[in-house]
Formats: sequence, structure tokens, C-alpha cells
Amino acid sequence: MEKADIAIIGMEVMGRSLALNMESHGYTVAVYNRTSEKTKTFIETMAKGKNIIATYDLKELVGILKSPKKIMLMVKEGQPVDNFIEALLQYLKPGDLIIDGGNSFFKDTIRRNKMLAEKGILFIGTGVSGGEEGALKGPAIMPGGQKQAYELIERIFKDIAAKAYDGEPCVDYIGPDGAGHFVKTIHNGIEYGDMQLIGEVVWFFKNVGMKADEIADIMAEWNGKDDILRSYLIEITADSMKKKHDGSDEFLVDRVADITRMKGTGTWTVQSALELLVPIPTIAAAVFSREMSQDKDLRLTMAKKLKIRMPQYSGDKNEMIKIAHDALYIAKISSYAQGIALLQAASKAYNFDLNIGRIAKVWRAGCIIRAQFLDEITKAYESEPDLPNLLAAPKFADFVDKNIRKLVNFVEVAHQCGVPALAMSSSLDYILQITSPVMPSAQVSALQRDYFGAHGYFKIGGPNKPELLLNEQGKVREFHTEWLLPGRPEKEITK
Ligand code: NBP
Repeated sequence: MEKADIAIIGMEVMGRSLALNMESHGYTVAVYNRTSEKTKTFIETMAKGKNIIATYDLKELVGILKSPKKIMLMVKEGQPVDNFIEALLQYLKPGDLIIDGGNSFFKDTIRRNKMLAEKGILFIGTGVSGGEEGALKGPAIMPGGQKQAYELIERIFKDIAAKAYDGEPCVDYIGPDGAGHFVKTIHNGIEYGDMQLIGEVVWFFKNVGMKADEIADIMAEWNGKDDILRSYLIEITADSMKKKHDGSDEFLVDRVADITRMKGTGTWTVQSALELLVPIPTIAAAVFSREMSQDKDLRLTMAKKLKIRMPQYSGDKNEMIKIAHDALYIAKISSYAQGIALLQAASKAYNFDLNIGRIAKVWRAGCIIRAQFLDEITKAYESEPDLPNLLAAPKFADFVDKNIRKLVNFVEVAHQCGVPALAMSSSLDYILQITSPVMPSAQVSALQRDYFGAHGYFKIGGPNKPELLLNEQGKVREFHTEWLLPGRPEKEITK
């Protein structure tokens, strides 16, 4: 019997699509699913007549593979992944490879990699982005693990990955153990940010009296060939907003409930940001907005209890469309700057050794955040790998400098009309904070903390000298005031 090149466990939408994708590139794929009925249905329908071999127990699955064995898990993250790894171990030999292609938590991947390495089993934790269509026709793939493990799967991944406009496959070795899953998580966090920003602009347009098809036309224009906003998410916004409801004259978007659910990667992104002390307000705003969206009952109640009445927008609509375009672009740059800052912090904390330019390249096709804009990010980091922040890249800095008033204007007008714009305003405030040599709010809170808790404070040189006061050894000087004993001089804390 013919031996298979690779096995896929998990016959839901992602596993099935990846199996078909691999088969279409000439690979023989063995498949397995916990509930055997799904495997049977797949083999009798979509996989009929293809080089896909159904198996109904794990021993049979492993036995049918060429060595070194390559087994890809496409199952629900968490315990199912651990269970399958545990069950597979008895059939594997050192040098065999397990790949977890689900959306696993990166710390689980680090743990699994370590445990398997002790047994000589290679392990790749990889992000696979692009949903069903991506998995079938070409996803963006973000693998992390041993370099040697990646080399075993590199050819298959390069064959099945999406190809960018220059023909490059959207897959690259991301880094050791949990690096691939971490990058996929942040990719999803950035995706949350993008979706929320677009949603806020669309909602604003709706509030100034535009109909869904008018907004769809604006989005289609913003997805034009050379438009700076051109991206998959703008494209599908244009497309989906034109759809009518149940064959009626109503638009579907006007009948869809305002509840956005989530599976966890956005929350993990925010949790990582909190752990690594990296501010990502736009992405956090996107997660918080989804949370708020889910409490429909509370919002229905509150809308009756506290009636906020704001005036309708009465300005020039066309002018506002132009403003919103550039405002959205700046907000997007700000959101990516936050996500990238988080990647860089994690790279240091977990020794991932991430290359931002190459990661942006992987995201150029196949995945949900694919956009023309990612090329600019790659160029920015190729010409200046040590950029302190994406917003410092000359092309982005120049655009933000010239147009930031449009984002200010957008947020101001939206708020005046009573339209929430949590992510847009968070993007704006991130830029304002990161470019403030002195953050007045921080000066005040530093003083308050010393007043009530004797927590100490640092000092700057003076009104026009925002740099920290250093001692002769170059260390930051720390001070404390005895607030409750007036007359006591400020004293320097020496440690
Ligand atoms: P699901 O995330 O819906 O998972 C379904 C698979 O997990 C089935 O094979 C199911 O087996 C198996 N499974 C479950 Br559920 N609980 C199990 C358990 N306790 N023990 C063993 N197996 C169990 O499938 P999917 O949407 O194809 O996604 C697969 C992975 O890819 C997930 O990690 C997902 O987060 C990730 N992902 C999904 C997308 C997407 O767009 N759907 C995109 C990118 C990444 P059963 O049939 O026997 O219940």
C-alpha cells in the first residue's frame, strides 16, 4: 500500500481544507478524526478519488506514514492537543515530527516542545491563518520550533502556502518553541484592531445618514489598486455590506445583531501585553468593544436609563469621507506599531529572535490582515532593523505628521455626534503619548504615589529639560518627600 507523506488529525473545516490543499500539490495525506463519522463523510465526498487515505485509529495512521513521520494536529486548542500528543507518543520514534497547527496558547507550545524534545520527538507549533479559504487555497503559515523540525516540513509548507504578488510563499521559520504561536496570536490581536477600526468608521458613516450600499461604495474605493488602505478586510467590508437580507430590499448588515464573539487570541494578546508591560490600547479597545457588544441586555437597559442626546452631524459629508480615510490609515499605523512593539518585547523576554520585516512579509497574502501596507512595514524594518517604533519609520512618520489632525477631527466629530470610537481614539492617544517627552499625567500620578504610599519619584532636569536626572554612575536618581511632615526637605533615596 502507498505510504502517506503526512498525516492530519482533525477533520473540521481547517484540517479538511489543509488535507485537500496538500493533496492538490502532489502529497499523499492520511487523515484521522476523533469522531470517525467525520472522516468517513470527508472521504466519501470532498476527498473522493483523491490521494487521501482515511484511517480510523492512531496506530493505523502512524503506520501508514513514511519516516520520519509527520503528523499535523488541526484540533481545538488546549486539552485535545495534549491528549493527542500523549496518545501518539507510543507509536513515534526519535526524529519523528508532530505539528500543532491550531490556535494554541504559546506557553503551552513552549511546554510541549520541551517535553517532546526530552523524548527526541520534534515539534512545530504553527499559526495557520486565512480561515477555511486560506487553508484550502493557500494560508499564511507561521511555524515555530526547532530549525531541524522546520526543515522536515519546509517543502510542504512552501508548496501549500499563499504566494505573495512577487511569488514568495507566505511562510517563514519564525523562531524557537512558542515563537510561531505567539506571532499568530499577535497577528489575531492586530486583526481585532483592524476590524474594530473599520467598524467604527463604518458606524460613523451610518450615523451621518449613509446607507449600507453607499458605505460599501466608499469601502470599494478605499480598496482601489493604489489606495493606502487597500486590504482584504476593507474588500470584504465592501462586499458584505451590499448583501441584501433574505431577498428583501433591506441590507443584511442592518439586521445583523451588534454582538461580536471571540475565541481567545485577542484576550491572550492583551494578557501578554499586560505581562510584558507593553501598551496596546487600540487592540485592547477592540477586545473591550467585543466584550461590551456581548452585553446586549445591559446596553438596552442603559439606553433607557441614561438617554445621551447628541446632535446629528450637519457638516460636509464628502469632506468627512476624505478625513475618515486618512484618519483610518493613521489609526491603523498606530495599531500595528503597538502590535509590533509587543512582538519585540516578547522576542526579548522569550528569546524568540523575531525578525519583524520577515514576519510582515509572511502576512502579505493568505491571512486576514493581508494588505499592501505590510510591504511598507517590511521595507521600514529592512532599512532600519532597530527602529524604536513603527511610527518612527520615515514614510509613516511623515504621513502621521502631515495628517494627524484628521484623526483628531474624526474622533472629535464622532464623539460630538454620540458615536463611540474607542479604538480610533486609542490609536490617537497612543501616538500623542509615545511622542510626549513629558507625560503630564504620569508626573501627577508619580507625585500622588509618593504622597500616599512613599513610593518615590524620579526627576527631570527642568521645564525644558525632559531627560531624567542621573547620578555620576549614570543611574537614575530617585527621591521622596515627607508629605505629612511639612518642612522636611525632599530627600534622595539611595539603594
Ligand atoms: P475546531 O476548532 O472546531 O476543532 C474541531 C476538531 O477538534 C475536531 O476534529 C474535533 O473532533 C476535535 N476535538 C474537539 Br472540538 N474536542 C476534542 C477532544 N476533547 N479530543 C479530541 N479531539 C477533539 O476545528 P477548526 O475550526 O477546523 O480549527 C482547528 C484548529 O485551527 C483550532 O485550533 C482553531 O482555533 C484553529 N484555526 C481555526 C480557524 C478557522 O477559521 N476555523 C482559523 C485558523 C486557525 P470531533 O470531530 O471528534 O469533535
